[in-house]
Amino acid sequence: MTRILKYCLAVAAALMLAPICSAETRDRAGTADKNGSMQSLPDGEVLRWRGYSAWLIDPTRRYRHGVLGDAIEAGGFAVRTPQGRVAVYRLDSSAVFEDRRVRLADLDGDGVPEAVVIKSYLQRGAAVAIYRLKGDRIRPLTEGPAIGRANRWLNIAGIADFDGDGRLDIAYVQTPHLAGIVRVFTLRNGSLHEIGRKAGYTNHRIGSGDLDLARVVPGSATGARLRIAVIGTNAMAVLGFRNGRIVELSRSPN
Ligand SMILES: [Ca+2]
Ligand SMILES: [Ca+2]
Repeated sequence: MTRILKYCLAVAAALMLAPICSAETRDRAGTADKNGSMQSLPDGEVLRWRGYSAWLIDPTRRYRHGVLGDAIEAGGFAVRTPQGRVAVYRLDSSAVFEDRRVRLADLDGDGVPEAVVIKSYLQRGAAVAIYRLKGDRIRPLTEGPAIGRANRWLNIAGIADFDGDGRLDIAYVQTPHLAGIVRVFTLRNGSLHEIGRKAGYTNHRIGSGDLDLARVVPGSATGARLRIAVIGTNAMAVLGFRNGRIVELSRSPN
């Protein structure tokens, strides 16, 4: 038993209270069970940002889509703070997280990461959902537009400053197995605003668990670039912003 745990138990016993040093916090829906356990998504990943880490939980089969290789999606996610506390957020039955990871990025520059996840509504398809960490709790901040139909998905391609204005943006591919529309959004005043789109690219093969067929290429003074597959070909393209629009800067092979 660690010294910290001994201390917690001693304090709890002394105060005749439940242990106050529990690592778990609880959201509105109630979260972890009494032992604080959570079931992770079988093919989920843990992503980290500075002292934070995040992962998907609550495997569910309530959305019969399966473009990521199985029909098991996540019903919630957890974030561990640098202080070791774990906050949990759970969706209601109208949606799932159709994703393998929770991306952490400080979109508003306040020093605390936001959580960015692909959320799929059972009736309206996928949207980008952003959550804010507030103390030990997770609160919904905003969402992008849902595609509008069930079984229509999007795949996040990268989070970087694509238009060079100094603020992070979110790039995703809407329907990467169909039209393959690259859309770039930025967070402004608590809402997502679209700053560019361009059709004809993909960052996912249907049925694959690999979400990373696109890569952010950092380092340009005019903004980060996106290296991404051209849909229906074996070519890779590099996309970037020019004069406020997304353009294809290069392609190989031509
Ligand atoms: Ca932030
Ligand atoms: Ca930007």
